[in-house]
Amino acid sequence: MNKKAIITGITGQDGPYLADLLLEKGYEVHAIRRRGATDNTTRIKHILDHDNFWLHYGDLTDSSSLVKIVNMVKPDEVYNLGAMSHVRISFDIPEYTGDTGGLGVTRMLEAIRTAGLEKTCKFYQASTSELYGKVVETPQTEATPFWPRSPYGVAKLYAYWMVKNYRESYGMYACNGILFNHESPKRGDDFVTQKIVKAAIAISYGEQDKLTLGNLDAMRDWGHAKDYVKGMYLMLQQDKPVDYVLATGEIHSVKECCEYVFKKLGMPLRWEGNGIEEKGFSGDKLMIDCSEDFYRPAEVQLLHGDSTKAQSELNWEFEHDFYSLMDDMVDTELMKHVEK
Ligand code: NAP
Ligand code: F7E
Repeated sequence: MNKKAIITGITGQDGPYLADLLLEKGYEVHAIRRRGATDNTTRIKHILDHDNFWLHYGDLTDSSSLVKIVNMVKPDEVYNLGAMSHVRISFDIPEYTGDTGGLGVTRMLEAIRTAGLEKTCKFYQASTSELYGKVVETPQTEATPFWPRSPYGVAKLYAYWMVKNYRESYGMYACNGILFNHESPKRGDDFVTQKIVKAAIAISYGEQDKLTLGNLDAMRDWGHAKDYVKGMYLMLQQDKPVDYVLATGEIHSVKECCEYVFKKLGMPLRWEGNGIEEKGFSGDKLMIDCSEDFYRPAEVQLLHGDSTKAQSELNWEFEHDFYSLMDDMVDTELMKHVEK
């Protein structure tokens, strides 16, 4: 019998990569999408007709839909990737962010219990390095204390503890993957790496004048989503549920990301000014400036992960470093331009 998995967040970045991986492994994949006024299946077009892939309408804010789907599918594994995942926007819609990313996890865990599957169904929660926020030690490990700095981070902290609580209270196989930033050609347009890639290419084609960013000095540990979904899968293949950090251990600033991408496109950058007044030029042309609009009320300045535990206990390996990740994003976007 094929294993059955439910994935929430299928229309986002990670969902499609995870679905590809599970389908390759012979799983029957049931994915939950919410209804949108416009088509949100662009990233899963290639698997919509796959014999082992099913899409169900549901929403993490709607318990009855989750109970119905879990009861009907009777999954062996649930990967809970759905959330309002944009940190800056979580300050604009804090209540909804908590409803989806926090209470949504409780609803999913309760749906598993309601279906009587708490002893058989394994649960993966998409936890995040945003839990560390105002970091108290560097690099961050599974033992580092948390200090979230946004409604998104706080919602995910509640979710993290609910997962632990259901593990302790009901003996459920439920675990948190504490994932550092991971990107890919499927990354949403309003996350910084994709925003930089798309703008740099549009500027190089004369379709955009300049790029406006926020905090250029923020540092992140950026990996490739394709590598990270393998870690999610591995976390559910163990004898016991354990929480793991996934990270590359390599950090770069937003400014370095700009420098690499613009140089790759033949537009090397030089910088003038500081803070919000800092500007990036290529030759005499203004390429990058900054605006308060893209700062957060509370910034997370540095995230730097240590994934030693996942590498030694799960044998998790990552193929991409920062440069090959950015190459993949730029090359894919360039190809789309050529095909236009
Ligand atoms: P993403 O691209 O923003 O995708 C989020 C997904 O959640 C989308 O499919 C979205 O559906 C869905 N969703 C939002 N609200 C929902 C609701 N109320 N009910 C059901 N589904 C809902 O995020 P991602 O980058 O793939 O990340 C996957 C998960 O990992 C998220 O939980 C994120 O918080 C977490 N995470 C991400 C990173 C990272 O660097 N990427 C790092 C750590 C943790 P629509 O298409 O309908 O909006
Ligand atoms: O910002 C800075 C910004 O929005 C990265 C989510 O997947 O990873 C992601 O959250 C950094 C921040 O990702 C702009 O201030 C500067 O310091 O790409 P981002 P994020 O906030 O780190 C974590 C692990 C998650 O869990 C989240 O779901 O870049 N930055 N200028 C900017 N960021 C954006 N978006 N736009 C700018 O113009």
